[in-house]
This record gives sequence, structure tokens and C-alpha cells, in this order.
Amino acid sequence: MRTSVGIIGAGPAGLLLAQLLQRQGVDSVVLEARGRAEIESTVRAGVLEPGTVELLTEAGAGERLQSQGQTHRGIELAFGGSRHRIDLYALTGRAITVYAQHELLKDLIAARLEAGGGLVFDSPVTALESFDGGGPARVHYRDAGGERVLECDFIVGCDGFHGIARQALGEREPPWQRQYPFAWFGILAASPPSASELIYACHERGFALLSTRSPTLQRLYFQCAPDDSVDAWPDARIWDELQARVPAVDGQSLRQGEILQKNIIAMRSFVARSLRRGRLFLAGDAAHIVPPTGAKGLNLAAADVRLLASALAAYFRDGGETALLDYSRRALRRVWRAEHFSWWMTGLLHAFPDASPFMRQMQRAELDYLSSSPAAATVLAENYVGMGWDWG
Ligand code: RFL
Ligand code: PHB
Repeated sequence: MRTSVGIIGAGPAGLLLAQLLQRQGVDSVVLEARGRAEIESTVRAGVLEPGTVELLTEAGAGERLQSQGQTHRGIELAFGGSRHRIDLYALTGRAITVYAQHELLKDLIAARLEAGGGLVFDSPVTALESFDGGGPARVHYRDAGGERVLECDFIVGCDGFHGIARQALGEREPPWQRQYPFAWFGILAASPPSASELIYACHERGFALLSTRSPTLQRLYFQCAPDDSVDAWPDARIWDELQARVPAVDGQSLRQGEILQKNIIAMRSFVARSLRRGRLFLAGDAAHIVPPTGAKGLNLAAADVRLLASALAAYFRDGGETALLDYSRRALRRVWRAEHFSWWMTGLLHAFPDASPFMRQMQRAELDYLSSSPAAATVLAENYVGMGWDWG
């Protein structure tokens, strides 16, 4: 097989890149290790920035997102027994959309197949070769028929944090990273939303987050120990913990329902030193990870591939390499803004096991400032809805 751009991974980064390239006349093949059914059912992100929604719409995957995504004009911060609204729309003129990542993946896969683009499931990439010199780059992968090779002009690693592209890039220096002393416990519950907007709660027992997926499904998270296990949390214990951390308002407490899924999510910050070597590029979680507190990971993946698609299209149009050479620098500027915001939101809202009484007062003072000063709230709101495209 031969193509212009070999893309590893059919997550949001890989599938959106393929769509954006196709719209600009560049052919590509996406190789994905997992099966379609698994990809279309794995529960992950929910919050999309308005810029991401625009981009997905441009890429031909916006129809269901526009009709079924829920627009939220604000979020709430809960602490000290009460709730405080951050009016995203009044502060920035923009709103976020809540739409499940796996629904978005269904839309991107459907758009790709409808357009007749190359997309191969159940085909793990095993090695990358010749991306550093002349001649075609070679992507080795395995499918039901055995070992195969895809030849291409460029390879893009959109294979997530545990993929192989970053290793193939062979960084000489260690990445920038931070591990947090807690994890998130996530559940999907069959009950209507407990509130009309997302609630981020800071409580002495730990962080909690109420999000939604649909009028009948809630997505809820709470801080747990990094080595906690799903088995240690029977349903009743989960509800007790969530009820304890999120204050009731107007007599309304959390709406409970059947728990359909439970999982534990590691919390880390991570940035690769470089996003390029020769004709191999990295995008999305393969290149950087943020703790989910700022809801930025998928949005960053979309911003990366927006830059990369137009840089690759410019190369295939007239051979110009300027935009490709500038990809790492431009993408990393936005990445570092989101890294800082996600790290800051994490510090603002979690109970750190080693926090001194003084540091807990500092946290409380900052929450109080954010919920009383429009200037302080605007900093949160601007980052939460996403920096404009001029930011990298
Ligand atoms: P993905 O989604 O991990 O996709 C990578 C794909 O590559 C495949 N792969 C391979 N394929 C072929 N050969 C190989 N050798 C391969 N190795 C791996 C994998 O099977 C997979 O299909 O990376 P991508 O595309 O960069 O997308 C990143 C996003 O998925 C991620 O950043 C978000 O989910 C992060 N995130 C959130 N982001 C937001 O913008 N808003 C949110 O509200 C939000 N909430 C979240 C989140 C992530 C969470 N978890 C579970 C980490 C909430 C949670 C709980
Ligand atoms: C989600 O709905 O899954 C979600 C919302 C906000 C976050 C993280 C995850 O910060």
C-alpha cells in the first residue's frame, strides 16, 4: 500500500486529521490497533471548545454534534457548602458543548467511510522505518492476513499516550512531566443530570465533578487514591462519597441511578520535547497529556491536527516546508497554555494529601477570589472555552 500520509491511530486526532487532509486534496491511510466496536463504545471526554466544534463541522462531522450536543454557557464551582456560577458566555461571548467522545468518533468514522478514505481497524502498527532519510517512509503493521507495510511520504503518530510513534522518534532528553498524588474515579450513571451545568467541587474529602452525557445519563467523577481499585467501591459507597462532596442547593441533592460503568483514571501532565523528527510528526495525546480537570486533551488534539493538516496540504500543493518546520513551535505554544491551565485547575480543586493548613487556606482564598471578581473569573473562563486560533 502507498499513500501520502500514513496516520497511526483512529482516535480524535487521527480521524480528524484524515478528514481535514482529504478536504484539502491530500490522501491518507489511518491504521488502528483496535476494532471499530471498541472505539465506538469507550467512554472518555465530554467538553468541546467552540473552536473544536467549528473545526469538526468544517471537517464534515458536525451534524449530530450540532443537533445533539448540549450547549453550556456556564460552569459552577462548589466549595465551603455553596455553589458559585462562572458565566462563561457573559465573560467571553463563547459557550462550550458537551458531547461524548465516542459519539464524535462514530461521526468521524462514518464521515471517513462515506468519503471512501483509507481506514483500517484491527491493525496494530509494529515499527516505523526510513522516516529520517530519502525514499518513502515505511509503516509496518499486522492484520488478520499477517505482516504488512504501508509506504508514505509522511507519518503522523496519533496513537495516544501508550502508542509507539513517540518511542520511534527517539527523544534524547527526558520529556517534561508531572505525576499527581491522586487519580479520578469515573462513573456513568443512568439518571438525569443533577444540575443544568457542570459542577466542579472542592471538598476536604477531595474533588468531585458532575457532568452529563444526555437527558438520561450522568458522567460523574471523584478524586480517589492513585492505587485505588474499582472493586473497593461498591455502588452505595460511591453515591455516599459523591453526596458528601457536592453540596445540595434548593434542597436538591445528587440524582442517583444505576451505575453502568466504573473506571479509574491516572492524573499526569506530560509534554514530549519535540513533535517532529524527519518526516515523522506527533499529534494529540501521543505528544502531550493534561490532567482532565481543564477538559483540554481532545481540544488540544484537534488544534494540533488543524495546524498539521494545513502544513501538509501546503507542502503537497507547492513543496513549501515553512509551515511544517514551524509545526512544533506553534503547536507547543497552545499546549503549554493548556498544560498550565490544567495544572492550575487541578491544584485549585483537589485535596493534596501533603497540603499544610496554610496551603488549604491559600486554595480557599483563590476560590473565593474566582467566585467574586470578574477579572479573576475571566482568566478561568477564557482558558476553559479555549484560546483563539491566533494562540499557535
Ligand atoms: P487517543 O484517543 O488515545 O487515540 C489513540 C488511538 O491510537 C490507537 N493506537 C494504535 N493504533 C495502531 N497501532 C498502534 N501501535 C497503536 N497504539 C495506539 C489507540 O487504539 C487509539 O484508538 O488519542 P488522541 O486521538 O490524541 O485523542 C486524545 C483524546 O482522546 C484525549 O485527550 C481526551 O479523551 C482527554 N479528555 C478530555 N479532553 C477534552 O478535550 N475534554 C474533556 O472533557 C476530556 N475529558 C479526557 C476527559 C480524558 C479522560 N480519560 C479517560 C483520560 C475525561 C477523561 C476521563
Ligand atoms: C466529562 O464530561 O467527561 C468531563 C467534563 C469536564 C472535565 C473532564 C471530563 O473537566
